[in-house]
Amino acid sequence: MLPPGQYEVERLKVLNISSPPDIDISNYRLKITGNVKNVSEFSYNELMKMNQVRVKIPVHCVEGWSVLGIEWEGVAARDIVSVCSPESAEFVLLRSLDGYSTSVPIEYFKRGVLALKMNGKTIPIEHGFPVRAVIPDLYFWKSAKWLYGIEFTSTYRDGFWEKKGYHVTGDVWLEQRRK
Ligand SMILES: Nc1nc2c(c(=O)[nH]1)N[C@H]1C(S)=C(S)[C@@H](COP(=O)(O)O)O[C@H]1N2
Ligand SMILES: [Mo]
Repeated sequence: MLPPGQYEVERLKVLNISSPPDIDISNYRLKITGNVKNVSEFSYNELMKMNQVRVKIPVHCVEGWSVLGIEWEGVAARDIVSVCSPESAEFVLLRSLDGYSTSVPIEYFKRGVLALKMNGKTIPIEHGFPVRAVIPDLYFWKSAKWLYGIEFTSTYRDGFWEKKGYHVTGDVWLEQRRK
């Protein structure tokens, strides 16, 4: 089903604030910080060894195009949340290796996946290798590519597009495009 104001297209458009970062996978770490009992970090291999989920999450870009039926595979965000035990956290600030960031309400984040694969293959570099946060029901700018940091916070902070006027939550079904 298409959310209000969206049209379906076949393929993703690659949209970045700059070019994809260089990735040194042996030194890659996903760092979990902020209001958590257990500050943790995970290497790429550690993430691959965790329980993997496979889910179809449609993509809805705030520009209006949607790609339905993309299959994502990786670690359920809920599993990361239980390992790190956030306390009084309302948002996560996602940070990416290209300098990008975005804020996601924790209730939506918990339904997401830290994707290592897209349509059965390692995520192509232009779509976020090694790890991409994919968050259902939110516009695709909330799905940070090249993810390296998840900070749990009790207060909202702007990420890259939020600073430019895009919505705090960004729910596609409520058409929350701009603040
Ligand atoms: N790290 C990072 N993640 C990002 C972006 C970015 O520039 N850097 N752009 C966002 C925006 S605005 C969109 S529409 C989608 C585009 O994803 P795609 O290139 O895989 O289609 O990625 C989102 N995640
Ligand atoms: Mo976008």
